[in-house]
Amino acid sequence: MQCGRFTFTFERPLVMGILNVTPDSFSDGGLYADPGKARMQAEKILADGADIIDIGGESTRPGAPPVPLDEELQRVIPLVKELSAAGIPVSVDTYKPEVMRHALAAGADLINDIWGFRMPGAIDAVRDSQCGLCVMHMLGEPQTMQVGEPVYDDVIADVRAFLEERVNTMIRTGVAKNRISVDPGFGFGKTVEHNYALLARLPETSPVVGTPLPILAGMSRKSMLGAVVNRPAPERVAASIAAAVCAAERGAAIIRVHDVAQTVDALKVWAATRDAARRA
Ligand code: 7PM
Repeated sequence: MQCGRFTFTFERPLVMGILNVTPDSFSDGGLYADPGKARMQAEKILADGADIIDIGGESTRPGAPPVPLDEELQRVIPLVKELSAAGIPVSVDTYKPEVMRHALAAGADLINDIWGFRMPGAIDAVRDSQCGLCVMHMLGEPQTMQVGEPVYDDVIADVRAFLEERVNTMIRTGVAKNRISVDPGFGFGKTVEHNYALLARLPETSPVVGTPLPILAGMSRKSMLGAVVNRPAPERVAASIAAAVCAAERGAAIIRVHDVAQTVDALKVWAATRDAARRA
């Protein structure tokens, strides 16, 4: 997969470390809205072994108020410049075309869009670069997606059909398919049952365009884990690691997490087991 300055081959799943620069992120209390603290957290994510750092400037928490564009740019762009200049693979979590353009100019390698590049102008904002793209499935909008029970005809088929439509539209618009990854969007307009069905059948969620596209899985500290272990978000580290290993076993290419050090260790053990199975 082409990701800006980098080419990823996914011999093992890559770990994407989450850096929230929002005032209200649900699992870290927005500790990193302060630029100095954000930088320190970035250092830690990298020292812990992350392969990619994902910077988000607007909380996508269900019911969260939208953040004004200027504020999102002020929080995100200086960090993108600094990390990119240091040679670090930088992802930006945004659905706003204007943020995408600024992020790419600042050196971002990947644009991670929970809206699946559905905002008018989003595809045009990324088309003429070499950045990687993550196309995520979300039912409805962040404000409303968990109001009432989300309903699917067949959650696996519906998510894959959505991703296939988005990917085909992007390819038709001139985006090379080796730049595209897909994501079933755990927790975005899904019941607990839907989320586990998607995890169990993860490979089937990826549209096949010649070859299947790399899958990004983001379950870290989410309520689908809380529903099983009955713990609040900060105490879902072990549950998150189990979910990451399940995703790795099902072929995930990139795993998006808060707890980088623990996930990296767990995936090393998973990879050692996989390698031994290949030798057997
Ligand atoms: C509140 C609820 C705050 C949920 C933040 C979140 C994903 C993502 C997010 C994902 C991709 C979080 C989420 N989740 N991008 N951005 N995939 N590609 O847990 O699952 O960080 S925001």
